[in-house]
Amino acid sequence: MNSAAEISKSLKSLVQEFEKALDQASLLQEVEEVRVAFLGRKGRLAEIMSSLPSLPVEERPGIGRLANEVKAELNRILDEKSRDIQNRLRHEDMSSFDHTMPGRIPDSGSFHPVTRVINDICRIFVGLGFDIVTGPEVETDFYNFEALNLPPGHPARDMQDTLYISESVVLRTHTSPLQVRTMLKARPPLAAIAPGKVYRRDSDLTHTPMFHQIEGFLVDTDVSMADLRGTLTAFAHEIFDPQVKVRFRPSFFPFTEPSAEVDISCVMCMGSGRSDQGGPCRVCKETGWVEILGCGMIDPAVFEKVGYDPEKYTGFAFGLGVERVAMLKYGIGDLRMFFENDLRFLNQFV
Ligand code: 2NM
Repeated sequence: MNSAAEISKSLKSLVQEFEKALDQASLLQEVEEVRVAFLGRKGRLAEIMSSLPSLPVEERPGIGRLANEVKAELNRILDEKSRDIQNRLRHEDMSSFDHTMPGRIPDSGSFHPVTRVINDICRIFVGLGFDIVTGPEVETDFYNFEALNLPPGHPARDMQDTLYISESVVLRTHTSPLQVRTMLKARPPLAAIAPGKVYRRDSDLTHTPMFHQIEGFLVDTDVSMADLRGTLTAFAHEIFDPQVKVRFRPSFFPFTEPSAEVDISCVMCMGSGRSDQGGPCRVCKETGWVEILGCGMIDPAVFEKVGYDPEKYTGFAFGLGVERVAMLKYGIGDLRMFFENDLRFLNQFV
């Protein structure tokens, strides 16, 4: 049986023993071992205190207070020691730190060529006073077909081309629904372009089920085919080169009348039809021309659908495939390049 005096003495000498034991420790793990040996549940302090209940009741509070003081002191010493070791380890790390070593240069991102062409085209048309409009990729039959003078049974609505969500809901096959939405929401004068993803049931070397389109339109009183020609010629000169030749060929679209397709002199062979080696140019197939877009004067039937008076208003519209323009602009020969996301390809567009 221990007396209060003996317990008190053990508690006081515990501090010295603790300091001595810690002096031996040079690793954080050794510090932890000392802590467990002294402050742990079965450690030295707990062992000394286990004789507390055998003391007379009146002596217990004094010893209890001393025990708490000793415990606090041990913890303070322990913290100090841990901090010393951590500082030492950090210093050792620093002494092997080579401040002359060059930094790692992070990979920088770049715009996908399709995004670049979309941005370029939008910038050109915004410069000409056009707004940019966007909208849903899932459309109803009305916006995608009906309002665009594509009545039920029209070949372009064929199951061959359209991806159906339900009988009257489709993935948009072009961005023209946005011109319809814009015409219904606002009144002329209107000029806007609509960039976005479009979907078709088509997949081979030169077709992907999803591609990007930009369509544009302008409606006002007295808009003529001359306005169409001037606008699209300026666009072709801006996006490709002021030197390219531009020609308009008669064509057909259900939503425009008259309709035309726009060709530019081949950007690969400069219109010669011959490759650098003297063989046939693969880009224009020896014709010297490449098609870049379709266009026309908006059909009065479309104006009727959106409640515009076709006697009062005229307008032009056009549409182009972004991947196609990007292939011509950057000399990309394979459509699949756009969808593989190979960094060796993408890093060339910084
Ligand atoms: C094209 C070609 C010709 C076109 C027409 C319209 C609308 F809604 F105003 F009638 N939007 N887009 C259009 C006209 C699209 O893409 C080759």
